[in-house]
Amino acid sequence: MSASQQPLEKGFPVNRIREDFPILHQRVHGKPLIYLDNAATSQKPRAVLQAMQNYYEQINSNVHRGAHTLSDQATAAFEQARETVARFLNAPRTQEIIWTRGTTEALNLVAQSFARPRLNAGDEILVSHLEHHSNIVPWQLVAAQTGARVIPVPVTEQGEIDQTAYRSLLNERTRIVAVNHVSNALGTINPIREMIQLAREAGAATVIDGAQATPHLKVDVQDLGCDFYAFSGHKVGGPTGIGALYGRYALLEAMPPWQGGGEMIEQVSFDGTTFNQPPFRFEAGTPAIAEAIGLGAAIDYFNRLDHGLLQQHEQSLLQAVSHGAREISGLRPIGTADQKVSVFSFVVEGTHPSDLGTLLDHQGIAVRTGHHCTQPLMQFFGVPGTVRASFSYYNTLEEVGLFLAGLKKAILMCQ
Ligand code: 7TS
Repeated sequence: MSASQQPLEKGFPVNRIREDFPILHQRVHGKPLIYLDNAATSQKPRAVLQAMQNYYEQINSNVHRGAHTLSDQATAAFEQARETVARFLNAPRTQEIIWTRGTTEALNLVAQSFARPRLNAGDEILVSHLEHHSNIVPWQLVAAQTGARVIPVPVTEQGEIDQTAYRSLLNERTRIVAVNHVSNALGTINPIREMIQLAREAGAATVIDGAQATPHLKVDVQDLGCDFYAFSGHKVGGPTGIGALYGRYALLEAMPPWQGGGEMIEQVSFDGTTFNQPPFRFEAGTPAIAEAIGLGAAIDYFNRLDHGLLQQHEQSLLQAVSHGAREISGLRPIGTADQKVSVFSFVVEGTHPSDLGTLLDHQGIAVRTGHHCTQPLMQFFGVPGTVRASFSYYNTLEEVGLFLAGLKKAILMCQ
């Protein structure tokens, strides 16, 4: 570690924070685990595990059925978690937060419940070339159902959305702009505030995939001005199986349900059924109660960290890995945007990403390899896939050094 990097390690109490994550303190293939697959899923602090265990040990019950004390307590904890999510995104109203299984389900909900009734043949949906499949395929499905067209917005060689192309593709047929806040494969932070403004001027609705932004950046849906914003709990220290969709209330109110069942109705009869208000209209069936409570605890934990220092720390990790990688001959970084979160994607001449992934794993280093559910982007860069090291705030500069050393070893073994 160089002397200039030390103050940042000291400033952000990473070693103390790591104590809160039981999973990080283990060996894999006999080596201390270095977990650099945080973009796929994050590790969970003890506070989250405890919140879920407390729920099952003390108040496990179904929600919104109000017949007894435990059900009241479960409902209160579940709805409090919804309030926590509303504050996390700075949503004006708690009723604008819909629980979903994650980002994928949230985007499908918008495509089917918001877009499908509104789209007509010839309408256009703009999605960037930088999207995860879950922000492409739901739009292709709804396009096939309605006759609308999905139009890709190109990216530059740096892996940024081409803003000139975006402006020229926006037109009076554009109904929806669906774009990620941060790219999962490259880490690019997209200028979505400006993109949302332009979309609004063109009369298009805006759907933001926030799956990779929420683990790194402060999100404020009012400042962004978007219509919808989706994220996954498991990428922000919460459990799998839970995520949320923010939607403007006026839009939610006008949207039909997309799944039918309990919870989402007002009155059911064989003469006709009336539907509950948002958000419950979109939450058919027993929800993921323990998971919602776990996500609330994850956000509470995350909020307690100093976000100024956290971002400095993550940027120091990104700088260290990018800088160190320059010494490795044949290594080509994929995604060199000016504004990035701590994701480092690359290929190495003469090696296959999956071989490097396996050789790193044997050294206790977990990375993801492959197309990262962004095949159009990989096609653009002309690679079958990349190696992606994605860093969280609980990673250390020491781990960056060990990763670079492990990578050099892996490359030698491949060649
Ligand atoms: N959008 C983005 C930008 C993502 O990174 C992911 C998951 C999703 C949507 C889907 O989220 P889910 O929780 O509904 O599955 N991304 C990744 C990844 O990069 N590696 O594994 C999963």
